[in-house]
Amino acid sequence: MSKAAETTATEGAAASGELLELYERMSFIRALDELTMALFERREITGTALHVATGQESCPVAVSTHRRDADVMFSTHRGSAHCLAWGADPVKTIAEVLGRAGGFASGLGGHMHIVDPDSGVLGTNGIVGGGLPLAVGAALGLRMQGVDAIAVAYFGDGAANTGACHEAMNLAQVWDAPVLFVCENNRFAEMTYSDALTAGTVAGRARAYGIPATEVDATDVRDVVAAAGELIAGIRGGGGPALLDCESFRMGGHFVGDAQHYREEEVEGEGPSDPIAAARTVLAESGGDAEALTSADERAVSRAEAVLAEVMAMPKPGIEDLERMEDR
Ligand SMILES: Cc1ncc(C[n+]2csc(CCOP(=O)(O)OP(=O)(O)O)c2C)c(N)n1
Repeated sequence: MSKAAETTATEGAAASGELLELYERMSFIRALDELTMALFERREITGTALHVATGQESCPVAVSTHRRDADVMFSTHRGSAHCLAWGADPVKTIAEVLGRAGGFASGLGGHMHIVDPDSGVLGTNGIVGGGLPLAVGAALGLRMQGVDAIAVAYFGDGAANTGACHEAMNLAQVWDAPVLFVCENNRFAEMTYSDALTAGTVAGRARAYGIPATEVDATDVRDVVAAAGELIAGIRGGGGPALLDCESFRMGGHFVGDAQHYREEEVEGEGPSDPIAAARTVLAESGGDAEALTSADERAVSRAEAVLAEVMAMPKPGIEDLERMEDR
């Protein structure tokens, strides 16, 4: 099995709801984020900022269980987890994040410019809200070409306040575009609590355009699998766009190194929390195979370490990589 196929969830997993498999996929993404963060903190990665998705793994892993080959995905500035869950090659993805020559754009784009058309990853994006209109255009294109596929557009609750988000929702509905808008609602836009910036709700905005919307607490990945599955079935059945609002938990700061002086202490049991810890608790308490859980942990970490080792052995991009990118 290819590395891409290993990380891409299948529709079968969605149907059987195999929590252990979902747990391992989330843990692999978490392990890569943690290894990458450690390198960034040691100043071994070039670039100005690094945004990771620790705590938010359930949403992309769950949504991607419904992915079919021709589907396409548009991501955000916090997007390497989206790409990994969708099925982008982990080595090329992390090479791009770490600025190494084996990345999709020879390491010249960085984590906010990950693009891999072969796996349907049509771009992480440094422009907040920027992926939403692109996804609507892609979805319309798919429909006009008679391709039986959907576009998925991730965005944050901060992006929900952009004009681009409203324009995208409006035209998606007018055009019946087969697009799933997925809000990772982590309650923050950079260092500001969203409720200080946001009137109404994200789901309420979609409904105002006639778009069906579901709100789900993303702590339990199985809930997200179910909610996303229902909405995606509607889209594939010709129902037009839909929106999934995932109440998510941003474990860290806005970027790696953010001191988070603005953050109030979270009250345990209130609001969404770490989906990996939650899945681990369910698995450990369900009387299942403890060895299988330990093996899943070990596989996730050792695979992530192998990815990192391969990437760190790569050269940094040179002038020839820049010239090659210009020729493309
Ligand atoms: C158009 C635009 N405006 C502002 C910014 C600066 N900026 C970067 S991330 C961010 C907050 C985004 O919040 P949200 O959409 O909730 O995503 P999250 O960071 O929580 O994942 C802002 C304002 C930007 N990158 N692009």
